[in-house]
Amino acid sequence: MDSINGARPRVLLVDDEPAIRHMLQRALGKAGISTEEASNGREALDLLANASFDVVVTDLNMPGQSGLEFLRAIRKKDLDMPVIVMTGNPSIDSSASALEHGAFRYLVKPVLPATLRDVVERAIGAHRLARQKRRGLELSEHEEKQRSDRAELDSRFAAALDRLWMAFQPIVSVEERRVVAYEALLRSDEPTLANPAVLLQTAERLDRLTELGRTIRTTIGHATPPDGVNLFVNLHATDLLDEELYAAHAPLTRYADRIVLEITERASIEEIPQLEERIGRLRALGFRIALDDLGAGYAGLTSFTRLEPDVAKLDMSLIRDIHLRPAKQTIVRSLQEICAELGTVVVAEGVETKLELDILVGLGCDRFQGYFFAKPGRAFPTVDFG
Ligand code: G
Ligand code: MN
Repeated sequence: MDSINGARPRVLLVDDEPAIRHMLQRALGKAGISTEEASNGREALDLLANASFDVVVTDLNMPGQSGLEFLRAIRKKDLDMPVIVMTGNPSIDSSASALEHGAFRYLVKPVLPATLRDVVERAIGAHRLARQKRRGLELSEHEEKQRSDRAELDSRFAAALDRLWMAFQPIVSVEERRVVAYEALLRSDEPTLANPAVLLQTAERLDRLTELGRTIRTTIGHATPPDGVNLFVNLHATDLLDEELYAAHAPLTRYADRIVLEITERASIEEIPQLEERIGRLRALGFRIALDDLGAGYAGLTSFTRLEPDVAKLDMSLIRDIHLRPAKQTIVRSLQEICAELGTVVVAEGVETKLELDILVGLGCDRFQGYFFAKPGRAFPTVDFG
């Protein structure tokens, strides 16, 4: 017979008479049940505290602590443990109290081995059921907690959507000495979701990315950039699956010819069905397409050939300290040449210093975004060209 955890079932035998313990031990041993013995309640409680048992079999009349007191002590700690009570002096009183304290059975001595085996096996079965039921309850408590965690996250996310705004960061042309575009960047005043990456992750976890994308585009739709200045808008892969993006009345469509949709190499655009067809539809509406984070080391150049972007944004990891890094210079020069040949405009992102800028200009770049010119800010930060 197996116990709950697959090991041999273990029974704790408690009787002050060694001969009786021996008889019980033999009876149960024949059924493959292992036993431990204690001669009084105190010893038994010690054993119970240090090892796990499936069933307790106890005498009622023992010197010191009585079987009933022992039973009561067990119940304080363990509501499920089946306790089989035996007595040589049965009485209505003692049987009533035993059952009142949840004794599994009240057996009158002498107890026949076959009877004991039968009752112990039933008790093991009952214990297994009781534990399963309790575990089930704990499990549903866990589910309940998950539900309430999710509800809490849902409401924080809703608050973040309510308090969502867009920051705008200038993209400049050094040659033209002017701001040619702004990139719209996600922000929220909900303090626990103020970090845009965390907000996006949360939307993903809650399966609310589409809703977030729509809110972002609606918010951007309320801000019209100055005349002759374009707007760069980041798309998440999920946004490309949202039919609303392609709708004639959609918030960005009305000035699509001034909007450049950024698609990042980081998002798994390989997983988007009919990617080229979707990009074609966006172009037909007047949008232009930028490949974001080029060089960050995700999809390599495959997204370049699939998207044929109008704009390529060099990831800031390529830009950082480029004046000290000949390898970065070589890569940027090559990318710049490829883009020139394909008619793709290059924007170098994350330019922070004059040293970086000068090298980049020397490599043929003209369009820049970065703290050197302006941090993202409320619509629409200007740049001082001196
Ligand atoms: O992935 P994407 O290129 O859209 O990310 C733009 C992010 O880079 C924004 O969060 C913006 O705040 C940040 N950023 C813009 N310019 C700079 C810069 O010069 N240095 C650094 N470290 N971050 C920048
Ligand atoms: Mn971007």
